[in-house]
Amino acid sequence: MLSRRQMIVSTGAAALAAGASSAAPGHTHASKAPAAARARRPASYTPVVTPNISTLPWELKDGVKEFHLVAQAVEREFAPGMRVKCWGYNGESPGPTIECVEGDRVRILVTNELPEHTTVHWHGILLPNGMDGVGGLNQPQIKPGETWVYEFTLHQHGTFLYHPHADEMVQMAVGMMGMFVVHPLEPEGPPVDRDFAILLHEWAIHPGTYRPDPSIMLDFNLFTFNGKVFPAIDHLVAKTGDRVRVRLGNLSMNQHPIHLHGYTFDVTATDGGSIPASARWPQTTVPVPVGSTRDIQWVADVPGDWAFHCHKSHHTMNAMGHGLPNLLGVNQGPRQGEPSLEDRIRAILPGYMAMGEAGMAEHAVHAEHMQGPRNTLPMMTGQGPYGPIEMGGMFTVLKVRDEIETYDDPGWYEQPEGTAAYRLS
Ligand SMILES: [Cu+2]
Repeated sequence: MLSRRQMIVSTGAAALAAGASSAAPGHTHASKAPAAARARRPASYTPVVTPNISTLPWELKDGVKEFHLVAQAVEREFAPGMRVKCWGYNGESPGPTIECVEGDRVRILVTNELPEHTTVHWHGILLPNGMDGVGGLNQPQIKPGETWVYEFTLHQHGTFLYHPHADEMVQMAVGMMGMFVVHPLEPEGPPVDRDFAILLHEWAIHPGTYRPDPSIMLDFNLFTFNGKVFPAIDHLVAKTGDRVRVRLGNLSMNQHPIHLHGYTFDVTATDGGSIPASARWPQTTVPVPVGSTRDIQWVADVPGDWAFHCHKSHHTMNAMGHGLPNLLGVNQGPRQGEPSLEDRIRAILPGYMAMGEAGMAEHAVHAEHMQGPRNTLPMMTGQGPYGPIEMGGMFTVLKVRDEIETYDDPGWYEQPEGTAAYRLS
């Protein structure tokens, strides 16, 4: 066995010939085939689906998979009615997902079209020090207009991330990040039928504005899966009986407890590697800490429309729900002959509408027909088969169906008779 140090400094071809890929940490499966033969056999895997985001194409050049990332300003529609001036890669924020196989030699060209310097750090990937992408520490920053080359061999498999390590506070706050998925050379555990990747992020985009505010440290007002908020986040569609994996990454400033309805799941891996089966425990909510990834798996054997969302309730709201005065229990109507609070406020703020005395649910109804500040989404939105879903932010739906031919959106679930809650009186 090679030591980790030997493994990292070896070149791609030499590493493969020496079987370095099977010596990677956390990678314990045995194979009788010679390492070189294993390495040459094309690995089969279920391609990752990154909802609302593309997968980065590559070209094979002398046995090396060559990718090209372009760091640039991008406009991202978080949901219809809101466009955000982000920075990202190749027209997207987050950037396209990089998808490879353990043992691959990769060459990643990074072109900087931003107005300031940048770098790319490959979070969680074991590589030579000079490829680690910390500006000033491992390399000079990539100046505007320059193209730099990163090249390394992938000695692990799992879910990793990429992001700048240059003016990090600004560049990550405006959306520069992406996911980096490495499939195992040989299958590990039962194969998955659906493999999703979701990068969590949070933003401060003040009502009426277009550009994320990088100076905000914790008080965010928009929360995204892959740069989209509900109801614009693609649904996760599975066929009854499919084994599903969701790879969650978090490069925001808060932990996000991601919750699935209808099932329990196992956390099968972190960005540090696979978790042995004996060390997993069943969960329904997985906390995804800042600067980490979590892979979860379950068998989707119960059809239905199952909510999948962050369990911090503010993180399933949009900007309009943020920083409001508390009107719960405040009588805003007429009181003992006095003009109502609503009338008095209207005298100085024409069009003011009293809301919130009995809760905020009415906001979801008004949101359908009333105009808010420009470029600002209502706090709760989205229609389901039974009315307003009253969500925003980090919320989507896992749709599990019997006998579907494609993974296109199958529409809403029709509950079999006698299996739904009903009104008693
Ligand atoms: Cu959250």
